[in-house]
Amino acid sequence: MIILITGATSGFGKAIAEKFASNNYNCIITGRRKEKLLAIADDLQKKYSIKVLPLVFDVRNREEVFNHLENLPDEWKNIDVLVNNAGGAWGRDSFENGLIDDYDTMIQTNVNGLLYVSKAVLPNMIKNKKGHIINMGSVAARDMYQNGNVYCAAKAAVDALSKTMRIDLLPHKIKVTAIQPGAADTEFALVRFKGDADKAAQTYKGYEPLHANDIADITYYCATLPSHVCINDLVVTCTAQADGIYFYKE
Ligand code: NDP
Ligand code: 8X3
Repeated sequence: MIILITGATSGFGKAIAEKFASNNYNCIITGRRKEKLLAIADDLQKKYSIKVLPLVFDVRNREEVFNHLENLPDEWKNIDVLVNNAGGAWGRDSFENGLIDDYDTMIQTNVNGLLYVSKAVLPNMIKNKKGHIINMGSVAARDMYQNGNVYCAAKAAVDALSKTMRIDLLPHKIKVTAIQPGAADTEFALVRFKGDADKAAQTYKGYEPLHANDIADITYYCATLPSHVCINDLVVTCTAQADGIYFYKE
């Protein structure tokens, strides 16, 4: 079995790669940080005796995405599971104060990236009449919160795409699952707050957030159900979080 995970240099993507590798999947892992990606590939191959194909590209770059994914070596062409995970938030400011460059980054990474990768991978899934696309959404797609503006909008677009892809791909027997996590202690907050570690740590103070392994376990469960069963949509938060807005912090 082959899984392709975008954004596997940290957080959910890295944990998902490890979970599937430990269950004998061969993994295509992607990201922009080449050294990290190669180190992860090396580690997984040694630990689990599976094959790993690391691909360094920016999901926002349409040409790079198609060049890599349309020219996969034959042994890697038949991808069983695609996890559209690369993404994130850049900035957390009121709409009038936010940076337009951050808005572009959020839309291009979370939405355009998902579109390009999915379009490049789909032809073989369609040919094989099987496949599973798992899109990493967010509670931010459902509960709009103050200063969430463009990140909420980008994840709402992912939500809409997950629903419509599921409908359109029915005749091809391709499953589409949307996972909508709440707060998880990955590099997400560090990226959102542009490397400000104190601000990032503040995000997770007073409660136990989700961990990357929790999402990896859930993703693996979704991907390994019988062929006639599809989890369409899964909202998952830590016990201290009720939705995109309400937390109980101590
Ligand atoms: P991380 O910042 O730890 O991981 C993000 C991953 O995305 C990295 O591997 C990064 O790799 C990759 N990435 C970012 N931009 C690009 C790009 N332009 N091209 C290619 N790869 C890119 O965060 P998470 O693991 O938390 O995030 C994973 C997904 O989960 C995201 O879609 C995020 O929005 C979503 N999410 C996160 C939540 C959280 O609280 N942590 C909650 C809900 C959803 P590199 O930098 O090497 O390119
Ligand atoms: C990440 C979770 O609450 O910061 O998608 O939007 S949140």
